Amino acid sequence: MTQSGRRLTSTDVAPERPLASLADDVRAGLLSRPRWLSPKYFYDDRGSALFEAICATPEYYPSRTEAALLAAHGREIVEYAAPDHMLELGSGSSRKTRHLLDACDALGQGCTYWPFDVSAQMMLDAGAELVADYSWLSVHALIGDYTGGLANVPLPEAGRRLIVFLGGTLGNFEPPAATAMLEQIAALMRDGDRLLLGVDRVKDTATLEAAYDDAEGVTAQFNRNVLRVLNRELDANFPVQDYSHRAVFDRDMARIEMRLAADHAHRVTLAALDTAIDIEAGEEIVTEFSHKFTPDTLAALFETAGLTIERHFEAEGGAYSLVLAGKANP
Ligand code: AVJ
Repeated sequence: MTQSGRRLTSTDVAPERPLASLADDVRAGLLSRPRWLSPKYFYDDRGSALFEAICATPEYYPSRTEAALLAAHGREIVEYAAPDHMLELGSGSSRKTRHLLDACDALGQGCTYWPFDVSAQMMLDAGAELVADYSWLSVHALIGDYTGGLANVPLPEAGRRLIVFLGGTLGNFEPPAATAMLEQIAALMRDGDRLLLGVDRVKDTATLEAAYDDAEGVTAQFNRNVLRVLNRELDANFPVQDYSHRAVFDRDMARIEMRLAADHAHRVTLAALDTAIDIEAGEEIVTEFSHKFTPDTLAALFETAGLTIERHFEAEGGAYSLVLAGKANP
């Protein structure tokens, strides 16, 4: 527990169950067919910076569309949810959360903010700015990996909760894992508590594929960055520049599939895993799924998790969804 000024604190949150290590995940993924790598390994400092750059590309609409929905409906959301505690999963820079905190400020709805993220320094830097900008706000940074479970999140019993899960990140989970994630969130909710979820929507293939394959090539760099992470962390020798970026929308699965395709055959050694793999020319490694939703698939997902959609804020043309949900009546 670090304490700098009573309004900004941080604490480590242990996972409910042991989380697979980078080595375990990579061994499992690269020895599978098709080979895969978990998207969580994109986000070293360079990867996080590249993602911020992706959000600035003209093609990648999700972040700015979600921010516009939060700016437009933040007040309504805060009025409706009236949170005493705001827990945000994967809070990152908390930049978009400011739309909700501005609404709290305008409505005199003081609350405590609980950002939950793996990057402690980013949370503490963002937290210091937030407590400076909002004199009534307390920030309790939760350091950990929320995919490891939410049972150890130290939220006080008293007080109404708003759980915030933005950025379309739920889309990176395959359907069973997405349901399990929502069920864990539902388990943290009592009557009167709410979930605010931001997800991307199914749309025309050209718009979706462009969003994941911008003309400037930023997403391609972001995608290849996972190989740099493996080279550094597992003493591997992936020829990073000899992989081509692919972003394909699979309409049946309603998801973008990002892949890396080998330009030529080669052997990769991963010294830390004492393993070598032979990659064929054109062979692909799946690096990320980004599932897209429709109003029906969203409703089905919430129903399965024991949640009810109470407010649904849609961007123009149904391009993006911000959903406010509560516990379903038993
Ligand atoms: C931050 C995980 C939601 O899947 O749209 C952006 C990451 N990948 N461009 C997404 C991402 C490629 C993004 N999420």
